[in-house]
Amino acid sequence: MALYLVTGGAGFIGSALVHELLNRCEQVRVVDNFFTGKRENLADVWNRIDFRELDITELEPLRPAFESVDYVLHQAALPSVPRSVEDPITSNRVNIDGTLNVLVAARDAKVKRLVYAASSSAYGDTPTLPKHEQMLTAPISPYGVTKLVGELYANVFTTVYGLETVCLRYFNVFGPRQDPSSPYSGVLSKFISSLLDGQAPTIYGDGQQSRDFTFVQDTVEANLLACKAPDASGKTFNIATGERKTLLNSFQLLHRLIVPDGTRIEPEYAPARAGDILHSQADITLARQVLGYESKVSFEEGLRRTVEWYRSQTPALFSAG
Ligand code: UD2
Repeated sequence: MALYLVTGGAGFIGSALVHELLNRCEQVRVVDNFFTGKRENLADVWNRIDFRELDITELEPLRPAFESVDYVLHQAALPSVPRSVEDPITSNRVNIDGTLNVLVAARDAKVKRLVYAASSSAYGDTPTLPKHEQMLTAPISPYGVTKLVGELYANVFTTVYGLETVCLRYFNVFGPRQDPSSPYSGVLSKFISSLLDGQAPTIYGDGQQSRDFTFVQDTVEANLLACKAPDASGKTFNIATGERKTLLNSFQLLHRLIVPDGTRIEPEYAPARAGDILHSQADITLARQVLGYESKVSFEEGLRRTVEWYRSQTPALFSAG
């Protein structure tokens, strides 16, 4: 049994990691400040974890949370491209200063390895698809910059201080516990909650933009593999499915899953958002080779499981299916 520290462990991906670690009988400590994370995400495991309400932007109070830790899964961050366009300073403070604090605390506590939640936004909008890790990075939003700087810091902590780090570039993760309630929420969570309420979701742009939507359980598996894989330290890996779907196609699939026959909900269209990438798709060869990672949940299956979860949570209009 090892001790894992999950930063951002009350968030969408962090809480999925916490649940899986507990399933595997590991010891779990969680750091979260509930800015975007939620107590409800951990309600069923509250008495099985060592929870610390802390903000990663303050180093000294953070240090004790790293004592005796074997592995750090650093998920705490402020997501969202549009949020970072509106307020780049806060995204910078949390994602860059916060990550630097986490790296310093992990280094000083001599943890075995730190896995960093990086982002596909590092690639920017260059036309070549799929994206592979050797490509030049060219972020086009403040958010993309912040997540890339975190990677650079992680790499430097490996070369300069000998702290083992692995960076996982997530590609548009979706699944249960993703919060649909903020204007900054991930697109699939917004589509699902709107359709369940019988409302028209908004599509920014023409809906032809595409993403390598990845079910959260695949991301969780990748983190756990990244903790132990030999030869992974100091490296960056794409974690995705290797396929891409347009927003319109995703909307149609969800419409079929959620809206009863005979009813039709059309999306509303709004101008494309600043800093938005047109197409995103990963080459996952390196993760396969070095981590032994495979994407195990298809897009359609992931959507089914996600819709089922939202239905179980809300008294939605179409909850009976
Ligand atoms: C970026 C990263 C992703 C992750 C995420 C965290 C890329 C390609 N992906 O996701 O890996 O780090 O940031 O926030 O950079 N949209 C709508 N209607 C809505 C909401 C969104 O049409 O109600 C559009 C949005 O304009 C975009 C797409 O859906 O074209 C996906 O948006 P998102 O916010 O779910 O994720 P994205 O791609 O910015």
